[in-house]
Amino acid sequence: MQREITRELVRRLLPGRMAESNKGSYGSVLAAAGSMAYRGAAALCTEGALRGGAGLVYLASVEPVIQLVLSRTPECCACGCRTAANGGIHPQDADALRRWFADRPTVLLAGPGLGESAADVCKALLGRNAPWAGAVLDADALNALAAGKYRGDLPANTIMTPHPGEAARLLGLTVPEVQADREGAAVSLAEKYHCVAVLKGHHTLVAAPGGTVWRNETGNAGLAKGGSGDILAGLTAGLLAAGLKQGRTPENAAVCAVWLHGAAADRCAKRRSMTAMLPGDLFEDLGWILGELG
Ligand code: NPW
Ligand code: AMP
Ligand code: MG
Repeated sequence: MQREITRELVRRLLPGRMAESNKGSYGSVLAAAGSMAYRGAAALCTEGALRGGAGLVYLASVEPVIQLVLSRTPECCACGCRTAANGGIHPQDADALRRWFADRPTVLLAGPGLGESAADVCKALLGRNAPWAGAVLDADALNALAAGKYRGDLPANTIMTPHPGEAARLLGLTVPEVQADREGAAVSLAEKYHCVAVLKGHHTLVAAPGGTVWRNETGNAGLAKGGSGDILAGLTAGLLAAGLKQGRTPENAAVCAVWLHGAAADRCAKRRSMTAMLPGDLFEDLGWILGELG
């Protein structure tokens, strides 16, 4: 049975912002994102993580991507990496990052824009005994997982955010098969990978390992544009980092993220139209939606 995500539920589950707090109170995110081919994905997911409330957001990527992101959001901390032949983060630098973050509890956000570098980067960051406090896996990190490019259990507190194409690869199904039984697919992903599974699309579903399935009613076809999912992944990671600090679950973070992302899109469509709105426009609306929630 699917439970609907409501505004009231999100209001209750959102991490609080306490007067007596500092950036350390809201957790850190390391985004391993972007490559020479997909630069914007890194900008969108890191801004998503910042706007989702994380205290600190680091970006690991190749230098041209770091430059782009810092010119848009100087709040982001840079972990500049050498460029591998595939246009992504050099695997030796990914190894070094894993060591550096080993004693700094951090949520890993991996996937947006990694392209061909995803297999090497994920092998380095997500192999056995990975140190992360939690993880959000999206896009090419999911494709690498589906292709068996890295092994070992996913970190505790992992959320995956596949669209139906990625879900089909993870489950060995076709896209029409996933779409014909979206609830079954979401539950299978949560069970197979022992994580919270967010199956995106019209009426995104959130499946928790215990079997609960949440259905999101916000969002519209204005989101059907490249970059929307990268923002959702970042927003989810930001909410997860802040939420874990306050005893919230990954299920809480995923439920809040999909509802807020869709609610921002619905507000955005009213002022910009579904046709002309851009994923990056959502940040303005997200602020208003969060403000109205109090
Ligand atoms: P189709 O075409 O409808 O038959 P891919 P990607 C299917 C980065 N980006 N319902 C679709 O099927 C990402 O982060 C960077 C049904 C097709 O087969 C990744 O790193 C941007 N089917 C990389 O690009 C902006 C659906 O999935 C396949 C579906 C590749 O990611 C763009 C396409 O998916 C992008 O975010 C749905 N709702 N959604 C940037 N500016 O830097 C998708 N499919 O092959 O996994 O490619 O999602 O574009
Ligand atoms: P991605 O394909 O990874 O860029 O993710 C697309 C994002 O936009 C996901 O959050 C989807 O749920 C959302 N989205 C795409 N198309 C629609 C639609 N027709 N209605 C509602 N949400 C959508
Ligand atoms: Mg995507």
